[in-house]
Amino acid sequence: MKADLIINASIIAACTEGEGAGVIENGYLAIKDGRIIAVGEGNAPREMEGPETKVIDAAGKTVTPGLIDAHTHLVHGGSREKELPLKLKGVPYLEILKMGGGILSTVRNTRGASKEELKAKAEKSLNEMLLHGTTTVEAKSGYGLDFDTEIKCLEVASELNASHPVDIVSTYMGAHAIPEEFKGNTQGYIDFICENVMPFVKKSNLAEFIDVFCEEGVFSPEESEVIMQKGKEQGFKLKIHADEIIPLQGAELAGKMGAVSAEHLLAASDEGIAAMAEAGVTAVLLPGTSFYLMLGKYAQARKMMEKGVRVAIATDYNPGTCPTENLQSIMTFACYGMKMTPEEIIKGMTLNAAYGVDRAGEIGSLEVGKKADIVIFDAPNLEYIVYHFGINHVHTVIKDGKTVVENGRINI
Ligand code: IZC
Ligand code: ZN
Repeated sequence: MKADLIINASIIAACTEGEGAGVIENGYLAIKDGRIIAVGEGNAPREMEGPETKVIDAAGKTVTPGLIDAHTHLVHGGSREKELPLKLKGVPYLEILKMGGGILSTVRNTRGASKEELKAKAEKSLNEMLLHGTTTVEAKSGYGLDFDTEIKCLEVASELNASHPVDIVSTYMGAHAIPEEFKGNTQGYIDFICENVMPFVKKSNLAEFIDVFCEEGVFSPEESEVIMQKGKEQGFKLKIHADEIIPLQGAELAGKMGAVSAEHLLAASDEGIAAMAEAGVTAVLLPGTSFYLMLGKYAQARKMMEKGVRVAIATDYNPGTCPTENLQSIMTFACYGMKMTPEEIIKGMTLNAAYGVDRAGEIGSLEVGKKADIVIFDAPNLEYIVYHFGINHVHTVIKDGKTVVENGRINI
């Protein structure tokens, strides 16, 4: 083998830096030792072919970098479909949480599940993600809240990262809700997170990021800042669920604290958007959640892009506000809900998402030297994937140079 080749691709969206998605028509790509060694227009140079070269003919198909889902709550127990009647009656998300439902109901299910059960459920989700084109996923804890269950969930993510082809970037999100045992004692819970759990997570290398749900009735901006500051001091990179429902100047806080990313941002102010642009904070927008919460409102993606904010798009996969592993469905919501173009969307799920998980040096674009994480869609162009919605267009997924999905089926 000199190199493995993808040839005759109708479209290669290389997702390189700069405007647009780096689209190449009628292109080829060469892979060696798990890395991309060439990409371009026309035919692959003959000298790249060797006796064991594997050639994939991508005629009529669209090639993109492996999709990166930069925001998920992967590991959890149970599901929340029983909240549907309440939602249909118009009971708001934060009201359900206040009643002890929402996140807290998933916390009860997660605490009650064994490590094996949690792992089997998360593995099933990872398989779905892979089948739909996701090769890297960020995974937050935050449904255990107590020490043992948070660690159990982070260990599940770490073990799956080692055993499953999808790469997992782990985030400790103890600051997802105030657990029942700390009700009325938010300060006590914050001390517990920062003094008891964070040092152990760091020492055990179980998470690279921390995240905080900065929201009315959850963690105030002042409390969020304390948690982020303590996390930063202990060597964690920062994420924040900011301005999802109520405007609380979460985007401003993300800028001030130098967070890698701020997520949701439906209610972000103009000052917050400017602060993010200034500090280079990636916006991770979650239009599936806007749809699912029936908010009738989406984040202002166009304004953020105009102001120079890097915009990533993710699923928010979780049991309460976006129960899907499928980034292709989210492409459709990003387009029709936030008026993003297919090129902007694919960039948002590749290079910009790589920035959102601080991996842009390794993944997110089809460039020489980057990991050979590649998706081949059975679609003639990017627009078609977004337009023909609700089905899976993935034909082939290559992870670290190895074909792990072939003909729409897992092959690992
Ligand atoms: O379980 O409701 N927003 N966290 C913050 C969520 C949504 C997940 C959930
Ligand atoms: Zn979330």
